[in-house]
Amino acid sequence: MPMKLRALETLPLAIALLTAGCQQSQPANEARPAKETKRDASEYLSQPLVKDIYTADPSAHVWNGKIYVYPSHDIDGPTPEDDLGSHFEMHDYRTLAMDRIGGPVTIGPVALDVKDVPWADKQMWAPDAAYRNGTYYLYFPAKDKAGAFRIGVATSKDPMGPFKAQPQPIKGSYSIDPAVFTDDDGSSYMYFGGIWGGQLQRNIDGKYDPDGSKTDLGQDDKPALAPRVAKLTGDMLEFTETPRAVQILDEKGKPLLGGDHDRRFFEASWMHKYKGKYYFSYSTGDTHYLAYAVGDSPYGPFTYKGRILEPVEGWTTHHSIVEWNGKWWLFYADSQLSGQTRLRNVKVTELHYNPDGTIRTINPFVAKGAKDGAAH
Ligand code: FUB
Repeated sequence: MPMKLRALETLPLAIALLTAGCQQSQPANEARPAKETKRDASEYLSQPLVKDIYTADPSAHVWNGKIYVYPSHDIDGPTPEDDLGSHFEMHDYRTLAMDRIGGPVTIGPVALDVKDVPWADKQMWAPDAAYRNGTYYLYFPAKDKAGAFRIGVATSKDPMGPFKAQPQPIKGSYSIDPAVFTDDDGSSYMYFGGIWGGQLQRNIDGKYDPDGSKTDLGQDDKPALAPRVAKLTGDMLEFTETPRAVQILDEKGKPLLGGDHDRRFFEASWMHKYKGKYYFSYSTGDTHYLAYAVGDSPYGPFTYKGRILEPVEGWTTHHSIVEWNGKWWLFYADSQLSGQTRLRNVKVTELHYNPDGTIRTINPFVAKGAKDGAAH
């Protein structure tokens, strides 16, 4: 979320200034910012799923043989970039749907707007969705009127929405980036949390402290702040328990430390199951990796295994992993269309496992002429 440009991004910025005038077309119905970075489209592993709106944080699900993607709906806004992500001023959600990966993508109408959520004030960040007994559930973080992130839920009989929000956020919820995983026994769990602008560090005891630290910095020798997990009730609307910390351990069984920015949790939880093992994946935030850790229970602990995705263009990185048609797919986002961190576009590429269950690290860029056709 923060604004600091990485070395990786400053070079394209310089190139963009030299090559102004040959920019790509921008999404039609949104603000049209100047593109700050410039790479040829062929240098990206995959292309945006949609170009008519800006989208990010894609949570993909397969229902009735179709692929539904629940992204953040990015918009341009007046707020300057800062380390707390104040520039992510999204106020509604749109659902994407496709019959097959690589096929046409339908952009649904507004699925939920902040004005229709009684408790929420602003910043509709990364959502997820779930299905149970004929009802679709949209889970979303938003700031309440006191400026604290909470997680809400809204329901619909149609996966595209519109969704109707519950009048209150989920009791005991805080921070951002809900991801709901349903295990083979039908139990559903919500993973959530994000540091810095995601406020996890201001909710250490599950109670929001507006004067709490702004970041996790300065705790390099302590265990890193942990994402949270809570089992959901049968009606999918509440937690059955006080959220628990999700432990991410190193290869020696020790918790990853706060100073381990290449591996510690930052935001963007996702859970999937592969060959009986639980794969907890997440963003490392300020180092811009998608990383994963593997365990034997949905509650963890999880042992760090490596990276799923190297840094994309743009500051944030956020994903989901689903199986479709016998293959595994990584949905992610970058800033290819706009060159701006706050205006992102979702993408998909195939994900491959090694025989030992580890995931092959994906590079979101390709050398010119080296594309192997794995992406879409
Ligand atoms: O899109 C707003 C926030 O940025 C998300 O909630 C984070 O995961 C990051 O992508």
